[in-house]
Amino acid sequence: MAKKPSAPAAPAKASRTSATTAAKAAARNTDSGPAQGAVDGDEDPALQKAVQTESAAQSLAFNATKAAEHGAANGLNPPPGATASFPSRLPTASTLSESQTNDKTGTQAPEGRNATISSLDRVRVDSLGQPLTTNQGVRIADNQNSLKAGTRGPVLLEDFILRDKLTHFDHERIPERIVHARGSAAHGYFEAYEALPALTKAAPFREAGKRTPVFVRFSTVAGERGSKDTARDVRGFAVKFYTDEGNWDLVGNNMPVFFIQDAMKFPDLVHAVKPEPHHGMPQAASAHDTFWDFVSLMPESTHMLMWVMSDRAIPRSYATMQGFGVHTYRMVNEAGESVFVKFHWSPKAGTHSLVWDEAVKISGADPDFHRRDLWERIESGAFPEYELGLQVFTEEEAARFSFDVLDATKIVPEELVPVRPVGRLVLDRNPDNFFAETEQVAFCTANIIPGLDFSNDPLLAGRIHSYVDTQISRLGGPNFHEIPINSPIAPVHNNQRDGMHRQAIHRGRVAYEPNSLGGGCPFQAGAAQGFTSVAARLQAREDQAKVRAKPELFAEHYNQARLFYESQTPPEQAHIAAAFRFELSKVTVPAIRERMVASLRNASEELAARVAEGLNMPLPEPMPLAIGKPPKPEVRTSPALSLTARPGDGSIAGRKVVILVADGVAGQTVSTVHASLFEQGAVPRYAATRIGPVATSDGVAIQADVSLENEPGFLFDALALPDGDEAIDALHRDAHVFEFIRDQFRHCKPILALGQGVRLLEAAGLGPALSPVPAPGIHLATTAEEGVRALIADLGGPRHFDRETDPPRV
Ligand code: HDE
Repeated sequence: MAKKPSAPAAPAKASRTSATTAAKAAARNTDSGPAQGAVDGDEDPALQKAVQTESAAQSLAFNATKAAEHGAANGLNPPPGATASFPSRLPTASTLSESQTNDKTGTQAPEGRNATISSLDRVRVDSLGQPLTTNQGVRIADNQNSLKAGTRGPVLLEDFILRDKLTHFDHERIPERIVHARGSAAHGYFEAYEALPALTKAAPFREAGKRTPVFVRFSTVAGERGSKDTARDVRGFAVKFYTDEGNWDLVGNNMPVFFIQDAMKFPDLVHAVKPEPHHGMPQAASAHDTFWDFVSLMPESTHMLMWVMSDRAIPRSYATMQGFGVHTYRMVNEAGESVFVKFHWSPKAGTHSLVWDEAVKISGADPDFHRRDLWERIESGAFPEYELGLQVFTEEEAARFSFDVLDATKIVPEELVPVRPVGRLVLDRNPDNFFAETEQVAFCTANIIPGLDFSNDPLLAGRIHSYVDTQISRLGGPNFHEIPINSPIAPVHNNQRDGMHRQAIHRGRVAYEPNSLGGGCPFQAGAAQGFTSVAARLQAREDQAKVRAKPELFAEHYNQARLFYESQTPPEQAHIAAAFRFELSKVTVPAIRERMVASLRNASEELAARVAEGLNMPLPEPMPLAIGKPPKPEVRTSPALSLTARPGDGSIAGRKVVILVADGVAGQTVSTVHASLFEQGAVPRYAATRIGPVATSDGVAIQADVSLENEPGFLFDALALPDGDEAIDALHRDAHVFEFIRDQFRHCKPILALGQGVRLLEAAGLGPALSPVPAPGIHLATTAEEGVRALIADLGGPRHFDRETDPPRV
């Protein structure tokens, strides 16, 4: 144990030996020392420091682990580093004067601790009851005026208060992420269902019920930081696990495949999809020439294009989309045995999406649609929840698949390898500050922990490099891991030092390893505790050569594009065809369109024909294949690939319902509907021509908190029309009402008409949808109870695509 350093030595007495005095004098110098080690004379701290340092250096007479650095055995099982112990903390201190304390220095570094880590409480700031200060803590008397030479005179350069404020303001922005710039995030936890010792020793899976804190950021890919949430795009689903063995980042997407197979092509892909460089258009959209030019020349993109043209690319909410790790990873158990694994997140609320017309309209009325939804769900206690599932398979099994598991354009069908649920993710806390947390969080695929490892996926390899690299310019230097949202809760000890914005103040003079002066610390953890890479890999001989080439099976580009399309329900297929039609109609070069349709013919003749018909063009010849004889796929359809495979738990929590009201409304019925929806966790809102009180026919007090102008109907998951003749007449006079009704109908969402409310449906042109019986999802009710029961049963389920027509008739 370390001893407290003693008080400074008393003046030398004549009886002391001159050797001790000389040793003490020598111990006070920083530039040379005596030929022999210091002699232990008395308690003098400088002398004690020299004596104990000498003895530690002697105890590590040579580098005991040097021999073990060599050869394959060490590669598999590195030993822990050698350490020395000290009778006190003196020798490892930076300075003898560390015993002097004050309000700023505090005491010494707590033994063996890095105080820059631990909960975010250490950096939280609350200003309630506090005066305004500069960044130097100087109280500001006047925050309204700059310092001038007279009330009408020039502003003075000496105004350090003004300059403190403006200088900081001038530098408030940091570069946005190159991709995934637009995003929203939340805190929460991951809870393991059971321990998984046979599969992995990774900390989050060590015991049943174990909770690991997480920070999760959802994002779009192409748009800039201020772009709309409801663009047709892939969504990022990035999870940072703050495990007790270090940070693990599972940086995935809401689609299980990717556009490209090799990191070499990522900058090309991103340059193609981003706004075109000459005029900076279009924002947050793939519907333009350069994107389709690129992907139509890259047939390996076809599978991903199916996903991106499907409703997966326009989720209703971050809480209603799946997430995937995309790449094949490895799990490793205590015995060092490893298996391949694919990660799946499945939302408890089910997979639900918008329709395209709705997504386009929402992007104008509320570009923050998903950000608001996530924030409001968490604030109201409707915490988004997802189940983590694993697909586990061995390297030998993978070798027999008709596709290569290192190819990020391929899934492993669930029919081939089932998904095993292993835990749940709950998002239960919003960030306190968007910039400090959501903007500064730095995800990185290189952040993995013991019990996990990478596969040889060449796309993954590029990512392992890129994420750290990008943060260095985005977050201003190599110390971004010390930004509070990025720092782990596991201890951090190493010999990295300096760099821009260093926060940690390291005690001692040792910043290298091996050392004896720091007692060998921090020492290498060794295989038993530290991270080791999986060594065994099945490799064919030719794979040992250094090449720039892809494995043969990467040349098969269409089997799984076909699998995806053929696994969709008819409405989902219709949406995919319509999305291709829309996107390709925006292309200005017909040859690009033709090339894309030629490629689609290899995936699905039926889809290609539909798209060609929609674009009013003849069907081109199919594109030549890159592979001579495509392998036969194991499965032809996979029902799990349809959004309808995960309807969710039927809950209506977080769903938004608009109830139209006007003077004369039957107050009791609408307030019953309102209260029942609220009880179930939905968000009911009264909307009228103007916000404010509404005079009900029965005296029940109602306030409209939404106007027909400020929240258009397409922002809501369902619409309720009230009873009451006078109110119906009043609503009839506001044409917004008809837009509310038509959009709800067109977007296949539930509509409840109470009593006379049906007149508004007829006036909006929905007469044909009401007879002989109302179309699916249209609920006509005479009582509030009956109406709200039907609405609640409907609201948590899928949309009513059976009333959809292309083009829309309403
Ligand atoms: Fe990323 N990606 N990416 N990516 N990515 C970034 O990192 C990159 C890829 C993904 O919420 C960047 O911090 C390369 C696949 C998400 O902060 C950047 C390659 C998948 C996020 C970067 C890929 C992703 C990013 C931009 C090909 C799905 C947002 C800023 C080799 C599995 C994380 C940043 C967040 C962000 C590079 C491919 C998902 C530039 C080079 C495949 C969810 O480093």
